[in-house]
Order: sequence, then C-alpha cells, then structure tokens
Amino acid sequence: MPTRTFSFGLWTLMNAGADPFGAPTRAPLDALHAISGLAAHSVGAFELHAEDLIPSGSSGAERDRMIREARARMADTGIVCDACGSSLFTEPVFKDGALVSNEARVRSLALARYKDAIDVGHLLGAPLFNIWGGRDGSEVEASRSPIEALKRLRDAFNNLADYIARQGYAMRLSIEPKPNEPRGDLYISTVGHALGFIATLEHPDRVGVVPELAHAAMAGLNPAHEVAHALYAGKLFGLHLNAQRPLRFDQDLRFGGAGLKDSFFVVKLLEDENWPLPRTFDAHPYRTTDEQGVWSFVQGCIRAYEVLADKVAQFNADAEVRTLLAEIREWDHTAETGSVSPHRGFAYERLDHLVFEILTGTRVH
Ligand code: XLS
Ligand code: MG
Repeated sequence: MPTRTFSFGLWTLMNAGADPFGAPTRAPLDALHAISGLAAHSVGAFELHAEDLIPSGSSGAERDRMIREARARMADTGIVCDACGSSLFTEPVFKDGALVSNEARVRSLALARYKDAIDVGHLLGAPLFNIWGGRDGSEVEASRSPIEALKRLRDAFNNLADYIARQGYAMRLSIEPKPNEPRGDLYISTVGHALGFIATLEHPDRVGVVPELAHAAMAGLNPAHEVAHALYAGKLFGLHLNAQRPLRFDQDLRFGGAGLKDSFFVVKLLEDENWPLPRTFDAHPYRTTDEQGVWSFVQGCIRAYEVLADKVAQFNADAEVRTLLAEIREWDHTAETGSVSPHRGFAYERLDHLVFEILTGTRVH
C-alpha cells in the first residue's frame, strides 16, 4: 500500500458534541491525550488551533509549559504537526470580524493574536499556518463595503506574511474558504475567491489554499473541481476531508459519511496527481458518539480514504474502463478539420455505471 500521511485537527477530537441547539454530550479530550491517541492509531500528523493547546488568556509560563509538553509527546510518539491556526472566531471580541472588523483596535488585536499563534506553530514545527476567518463576513451588508473588507484582509495577509519572513520561519500561509456559517456570508467563500484574492497580495507565492469538502458542498459546488483549481494553480497547501449533504448548514460528517461518489473523485484526483501532503480530516464525531466512539470515528475516516484509494486503483486497472478511456483519448488525436457529427454517441452511460459497480463492489468480470 502506498504510504500516505493522515492527519486530524485536534479540535475534531476535542469536540464535545455541542451544537447550536444542544449542550455537550461527552467529556472533551484534552489536547495531549488527543495527540497521543492519534499517534496510537497510526496517524502521522495533527493540525491545531494554538488555543486548542494553549487556552486564550494563559500566562507566558503556562504557554511555555504546554508547548514543552506537546513537543515531548510528539518526540515520544513520532507524530508531527502539519498545520497551525487560531480559533479567534470563538471569542466574543471578534464577533463582527477579526481581520475585517470595523474597529481598528480589534483588527490590531486579531493581528497580534495571529502572530502569537504563528509563534506557537513555529515552535511545534508546523510548515503551514492556516487561516479560516470564521467571523470575517457579515449579516448586515450595509455595515461594511465588501471592497473595504477585502482591502483589510489584503493588508492583514501582507502583514502576517511579512512577519513570518522577518522571523525567518519556514512556514507558509493558507486561506480556508467557506461560503457562510457562522456569518451569514463570509467574504472568501470558495477556492476561486481565495485564488483571486491571493493574486492581489504582495507575495502571492507565500499564500495558498486549504479547501474543505464540506465547504464546497455547502456552496453547491463539485468538491473535486474545487480541489482541482487549487492544484492547477499550485496552491493546494492543505486539504480538509469530511462529508456533507449539499446546500445545508455545516455538517462536518465523518469522511465517507455522505457523498460517496464525490469523495471517490476527490481521492482519485489526489492519488492520480500524487499529491504529497497529509490527508487531513476535519469532521465532527456525531453528537450521539461517546468518548470511546471518537476513536471509531478516527478509524472510520482513515479506512474510508484507504478503501476509496483501493477503488481508484481498481478503476485505473479495469480493462473495460481502460478501453473506454483510450477511445476518449483517441478522439483528441483525430484531425481537427472535417465534419463533426452531432449524432455521435459517447459511451459515458457505461463509464459512469462502471464507477457505480466499482464503488458498490458489484463489478463482475
Ligand atoms: C470550520 C472550519 C474550521 C477550520 C479550522 O468550518 O472547517 O474547523 O478548518 O479553523
Ligand atoms: Mg476545516
């Protein structure tokens, strides 16, 4: 089996089952337990918000102790940190935005907090600082020009990229787009928005995208196409795998929990393109899950990816699939002039059905 690194957001395991309508249903795992539990389940990397490890408001001495403990846990188990971020979106002071707030003092505070989190990421060896600006949006459109919001975001990303360079950190920046939730509308909604925005920065090469499958589905988009745009642009700096029924609130379902065919084509893209970075899961164990079930959730995400990767290999090796794809490639080599028949049939019914048979394990040779 090819070696690929799997990763989980620590917050996915620390999630205690609360939702907007209901209280927690299980005891939250602490960050160190989550790190060693992941390592014990052969997970090679983790991602975190700095605050998952160091609650906001901790003293400098507490921060240093927690970083020391996390590093020791990482050294003991061999697990690495593949990305860091910050959960500013949870804090009331950022309720009208962190980087886009109409209050200059709030924007300065957000920048300072992101820099603190960047330092934490550096100390944990994270090669990426990923920003999901969950409050950088609006409900009241009249409250802020979207152009002003984009300029504030631009200035902030330039400032953070500059900070990383001046500190000499070996770390890239990324943007995780999402169309909405918790804000009514977020300003950087899809991979396309992120790529367009990154091109306006001082050093576009330092900033990439972390698409999330659920976020693409929330916008009604094809997740494989979202990921493909990031890959095509050389900007796929990370990826959040999960599942989601389209056009709904953010469900963050276990990878494999919905959208089987969409998930298959995302895995196919990553495997066919030999994408080298960790496959990170960002989903929530169901609210009905207990502490023990959280580890079934971990195993389920990984196994779903591995099963789909096997299906990709089966698809790519299938003789009938190969014949059909060879015919399609052949059309590309026919002379570019001459008459074109609108009545020509394409064997796509069969090709698509073969995907169904392979995915359902019903392919008979
Ligand atoms: C929320 C996001 C969030 C980020 C990390 O919808 O997916 O979990 O990945 O801040
Ligand atoms: Mg995410």
